[in-house]
Amino acid sequence: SLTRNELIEAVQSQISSKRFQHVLGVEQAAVQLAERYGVSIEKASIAALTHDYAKERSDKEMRELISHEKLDLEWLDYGSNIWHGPLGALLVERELGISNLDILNAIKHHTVGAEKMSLLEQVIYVADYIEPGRDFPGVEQVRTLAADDLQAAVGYETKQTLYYLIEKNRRIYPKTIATYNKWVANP
Ligand code: DGI
Ligand code: FE
Ligand code: FE
Ligand code: FE
Repeated sequence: SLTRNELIEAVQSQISSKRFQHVLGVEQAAVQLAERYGVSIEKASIAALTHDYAKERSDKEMRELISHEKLDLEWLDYGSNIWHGPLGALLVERELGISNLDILNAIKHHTVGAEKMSLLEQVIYVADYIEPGRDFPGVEQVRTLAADDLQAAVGYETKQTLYYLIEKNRRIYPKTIATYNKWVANP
């Protein structure tokens, strides 16, 4: 498998230096959360470094992958924001040889979450939101929650994301609602 330096070079070749700085921030936040919640630091580091691997692939290439690979055709109603997680997991497996399912699911679910998320998936979902370079409304509350209640941080982040999408009249991907129903809403 790839060394950390080889992984970094592979990721750096795919994204702008600004996004790469974000990726390093996510790694820093993810390692901190992994230490706090007893998650493998190595897995947290690999998942963080690769989570946005597909973020800057062209729309054309992404659309071709979606149709040729018999992937979820509903994705075509959304944009790269929704595709780059699941397509990233596929490309990271193929191009970087990463096969660990927990890591691949963490990449797949990092944007919209999922009803069931392992601790590693929660760590990456939250680290992507709270990394030091982020300045969203509510990010401080998520940072504070993440220090002692990871599940509460997942819920708060999901709620903030929905507020943001609704405020901007953006289309809500159904899995985002499913994540909200599981992690935020009362039965
Ligand atoms: O890739 P990043 O910028 O680091 O962050 P991300 O993958 O968590 O989110 C990318 C964008 O996706 C962010 O602006 C919020 C947006 N997003 C999240 N859920 C949904 C969504 N956009 C739409 N249209 N619908 C969603 O359900
Ligand atoms: Fe992302
Ligand atoms: Fe995110
Ligand atoms: Fe990201």
